Amino acid sequence: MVVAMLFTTSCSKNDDDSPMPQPSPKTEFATLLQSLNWGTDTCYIYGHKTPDVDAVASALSYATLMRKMGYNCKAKVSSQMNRETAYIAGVFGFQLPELKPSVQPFTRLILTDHTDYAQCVDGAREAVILQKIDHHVEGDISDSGIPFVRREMIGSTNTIIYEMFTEQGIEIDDTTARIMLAGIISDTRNLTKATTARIDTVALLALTAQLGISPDSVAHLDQYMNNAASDYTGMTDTEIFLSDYKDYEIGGIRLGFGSLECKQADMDAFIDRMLAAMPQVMQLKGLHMVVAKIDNKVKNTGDDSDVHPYISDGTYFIYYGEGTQSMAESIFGPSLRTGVCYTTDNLSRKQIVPQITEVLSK
Ligand SMILES: [Mn+2]
Repeated sequence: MVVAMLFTTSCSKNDDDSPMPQPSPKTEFATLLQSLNWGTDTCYIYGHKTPDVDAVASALSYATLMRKMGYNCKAKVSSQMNRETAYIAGVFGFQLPELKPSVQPFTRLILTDHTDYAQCVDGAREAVILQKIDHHVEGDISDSGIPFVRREMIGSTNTIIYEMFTEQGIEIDDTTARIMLAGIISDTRNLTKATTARIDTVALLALTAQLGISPDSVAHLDQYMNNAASDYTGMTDTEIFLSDYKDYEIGGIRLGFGSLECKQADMDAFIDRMLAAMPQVMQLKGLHMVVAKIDNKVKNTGDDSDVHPYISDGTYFIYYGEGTQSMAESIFGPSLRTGVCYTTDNLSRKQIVPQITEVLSK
């Protein structure tokens, strides 16, 4: 194979043991990479802060793609990883990135799975962002200022990276296949989320075929990963609120947005606890507005109830801070009670953020 021939010795500075080939412009993308101002030090690849599986996995898999193409890149995380990530890394046996919460000015960065400075590693504004690979609506890190941006509104950032491996004709080693598969399963909840695209299915099937993992095993894996993601045992209410959380800055307003889930029977009490924790989150994170969406989980009575014991049925939206009530109500209609709205739709944070942006920029 041509790919194997690329694995020759390297003279680039390299803080990893794996062999790194010389850059070789065989494709338009490879030529573009060669034109980037890489500097002399390692380029760090980061997913968003409070990283989820897709954020961590996309930084790792993209670092592998860049290294295989001859560039000295290394995945890092800017804050602590969640329980789902620790769980799947244990099951799949891959190494997680090191924590590096800030970067020096002029550090070369590649961003995956985010597009907002508020979610970036500290120091990103003074760094040099070479690339952005993402599946969110463009945020305040505008695409136009970055030499290479690939944005596709699909289920997982790892699917985009799968496409790039394929387009470049670069072999996906089994470890990287597991890492990408973890990201795709998590972000699409095994292809069930509304954001799932055809190409996510294609990528998931190709990776599971390569690894010899059956659809049943994927379904069970997804269930265990989801359980780990929503395992709130031993956490304080503030920690629960921050377990899947993102910061935004929209028109000068600093907004914190949590993503939670709760069984229907426990919902009222859970909402009370989260509402009580939100003032502390606001203070801790220096916010103007704190919101969260809570998936309402009801018992699944269908054939697949062994694999999916609960299904999402509607979304609660809770809010705290000046101006949040009118913002929430203009999106979701009148509040059920103070601080709480509800919609029968199953909405992701990705779908709600553009609506908030629209309301706040009026
Ligand atoms: Mn993602």
